[in-house]
Amino acid sequence: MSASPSNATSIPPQDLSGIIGRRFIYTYANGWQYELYVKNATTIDYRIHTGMVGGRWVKDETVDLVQLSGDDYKLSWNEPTGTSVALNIMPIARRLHGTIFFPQWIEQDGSKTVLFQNDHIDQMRAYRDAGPTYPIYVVPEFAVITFIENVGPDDETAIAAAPSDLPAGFADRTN
Ligand code: FER
Repeated sequence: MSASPSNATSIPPQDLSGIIGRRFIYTYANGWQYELYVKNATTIDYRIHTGMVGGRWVKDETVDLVQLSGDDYKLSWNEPTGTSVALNIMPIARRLHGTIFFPQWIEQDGSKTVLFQNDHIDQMRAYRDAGPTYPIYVVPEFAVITFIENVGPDDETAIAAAPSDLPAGFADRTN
């Protein structure tokens, strides 16, 4: 009987210093523009600037973050709305691939999630539990990262306002 591989051989060495503390602004191939702040190894804040649920913003979402290899990181999480997201982020290559798994109720009326989610967690869980959940609306898209800023970790000011309350051109800066 062959042994299962041990964790030591399955899990590559992890160096998250190339992603923790960064702000990313990126545009998906479908035109949706998002902003992500990797607050620490287990937490993100984000704003959605344009797209199906443009205007939505969230602080302190708990995520799984790993380094797959070199300049290739993976973030995975599930929202109180029921939406699941998996992102591959390649900061040096300025490329990202995201797969969003929306429950059916959000495809039918995404505007219910366009708010500062932290103030409405119980409402989001109630919508999630009411459904309909299926069929899941799967959105797999590449994105170009247009802006990267090294804010540093655990900065509560990095994402602290609604997308509509930002200075003009905030999300359109490039570097
Ligand atoms: C992203 C794609 C989707 C992202 C967040 C989401 C922060 C969240 C979607 C939702 O809950 O509606 O790239 O980055």
